[in-house]
Amino acid sequence: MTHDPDCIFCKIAAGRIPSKKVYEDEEILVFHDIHPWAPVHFLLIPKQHIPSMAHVEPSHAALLGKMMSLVPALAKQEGCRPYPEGGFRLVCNTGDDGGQEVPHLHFHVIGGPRPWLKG
Ligand code: DGP
Repeated sequence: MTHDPDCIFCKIAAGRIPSKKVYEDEEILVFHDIHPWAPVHFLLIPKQHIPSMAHVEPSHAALLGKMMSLVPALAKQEGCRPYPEGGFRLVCNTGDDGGQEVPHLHFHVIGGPRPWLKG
């Protein structure tokens, strides 16, 4: 598995930096965002170092599919109300133009009662 020793999310995935964990398996870690934008805000990351969505290849399909398939149950577990009154945003900032700050692939799940929603 690829790791970048200077990557903050690789350090979190390896347990070298603490995080408030929501879910973990051998390939994936889910944890609370340190600067939440909304009442519910957690991040899904692959444990392997993929720098961004722009680096995703067909060989990552099963991993990404697994990550996406976890979202509904974790959103519910973390307090998002049921669809359609409730729900969440799934965001993947990519590159400088996409507003990505941490160069390790991650998906934000953002939800909870409005009015937090912008844009
Ligand atoms: P992005 O702009 O999409 O790259 O968002 C990166 C997010 O990562 C941002 O919302 C804050 C969060 N974050 C950055 N450093 C840490 C950290 O050390 N721990 C946790 N839990 N979240 C972090």
